[in-house]
Parts: sequence; structure tokens; C-alpha cells
Amino acid sequence: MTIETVSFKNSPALRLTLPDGAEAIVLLHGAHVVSWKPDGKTERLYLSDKADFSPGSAIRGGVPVCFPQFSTLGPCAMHGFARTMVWRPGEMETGTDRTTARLELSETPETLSVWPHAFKAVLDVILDAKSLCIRLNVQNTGAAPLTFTSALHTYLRIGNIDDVAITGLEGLTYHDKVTGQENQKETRRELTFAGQTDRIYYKAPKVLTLRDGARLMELHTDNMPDAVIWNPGLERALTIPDLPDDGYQFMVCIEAAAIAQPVRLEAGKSWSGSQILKA
Ligand code: TA6
Repeated sequence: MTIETVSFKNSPALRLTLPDGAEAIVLLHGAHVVSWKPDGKTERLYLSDKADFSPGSAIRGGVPVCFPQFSTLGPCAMHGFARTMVWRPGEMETGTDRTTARLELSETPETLSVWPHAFKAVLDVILDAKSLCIRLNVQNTGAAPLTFTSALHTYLRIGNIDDVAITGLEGLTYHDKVTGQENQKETRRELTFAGQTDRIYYKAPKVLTLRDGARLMELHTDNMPDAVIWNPGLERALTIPDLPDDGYQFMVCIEAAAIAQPVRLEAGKSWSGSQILKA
């Protein structure tokens, strides 16, 4: 098990590896996980060929960390500032069967100008033989309470969107961001895709399953009660400059999120939420 410093698309990154071949890469830019290959060969995350890695950009694909704001629900730019800032490496851990890379972010004059709170965010990327865990910890290091929303905006690589189904959502209430309708009820046992899908499912179960053709992946969450499902479909994809026109066919976002009930932290308190992808 090793963690080495590498350059990924000219961006400083950490590469985690295990003896059985499992590998993950996380950028300092955004603490953005851009690659996960459980067998060392097969990429399980979608990363756009047109993604922009220049400083301050929002990278299309991988796992953007949305913090301290999901979408436009607050004073920050879309999905918050964490995904566009450079995080600093923290303590690393290389055990016998798993490896953890830690990245940290605190307030700067720039963040304070849009979100007036002192904080310490820690993102742990934990790789083991069959799974990848991404855990976000946030501590309120200021003197007053703070609130935030968050999501681990995971872009999963799929064979084709026509062959994909997600189970675990039946019976949940969701907000349909495409139609703007609130309080919709999911009636389907398996969610399949035809055109743009952009939904926030409230109080999702801790395990969702993605079926991609014959392949299954489980997505486990802890303390992130909502689930966002996003695929832009062709029409919306054509309006996204950093996504190839056919990119929507090869990606689906399943995001562990805390949205409906913003997290409130008193001074000195911390919160942790995580998502585990199981190949
Ligand atoms: O999480 C889904 C979503 O909020 C969609 O509405 C969609 O626009 C997407 O995120 C991508 O946002 P971005 O700012 O990365 O283009």
C-alpha cells in the first residue's frame, strides 16, 4: 500500500495503491477524486474528456465535493467553494489492507467574503480491495453556529445509460429539479433513464444499488440522508461546454447529500458524512 505524489492532467494529486492492484487518485484541487480502479484496470468513475483542470475551475466528473452549499441553495457560487479551491495534504495512513489519504481545507479571506464562518474541513479517501470510501468531516472552528448543505457529487462511469437502473428509491419523496415539482412520490422499484433526470430524493436508504448491464455496484452512505440522481440526457448535455455531446450516455451521478435539513454546527462541534462505493 502506497500513497505517492503525482501529477494528473498537470494538477498535483495523490495516488493510492494496494498490493492487489486497487488504485485511486485524488487531486489537491477540490479534494477531487478523479479515478478509482478497484482491480487496477477498470475505471469506475466518469471523467469528462473536456474537463477543465485549470486553477479555480469546477472539474466535470469524478467526485466534486459540494460544500458549504449544494446547488444554488445559499450565498456561494453553484455547489460551494470547496470544489474549486486547493486543499492541503493532511496525515496519510497506509495499513496492511487499506490506504487513507487526507486533505484539509480551512477558511480564507476569499471564503469569508461569501460565507462568514471559520471551519476546518477534512476529506478522507479510504481505499481497500473492493471499496472506496469518501468521508467529509467539518468542524466549526469559529465562535458562532454555522449551517451548511453538502453533497459528494459522484459521477459513475457506466456502459450505457439505456442499460442502467437504480434500486432503493421506491416510495421516497423527491424534488424534481427538471419540472420544478416538489413532493413527488417515487413509484418505480427500478429507476431507469429517458431524457434529463435531476432529482433530490429525501430520506434515502443507506444502500442504493446501481445495475449497469450485468454489473452491480452498491452505494452506502452514512449521515448523508438525501440522494441526488442526475443524468443530463442529450438535450441538456448539448448545453454543457465541458461535457462531450454523447457524454451523458456514459455517466450517472448518484450523490450522497445533506440538503433538506441543513447541517447546523455549534461553535467547536463537528459533523461527518460519507459515501462508500462497493464494486
Ligand atoms: O447535482 C445535480 C446538479 O445540481 C444538477 O442540477 C446539474 O446542474 C449538476 O449538479 C452539475 O452542476 P455543475 O455546476 O457541476 O455543472
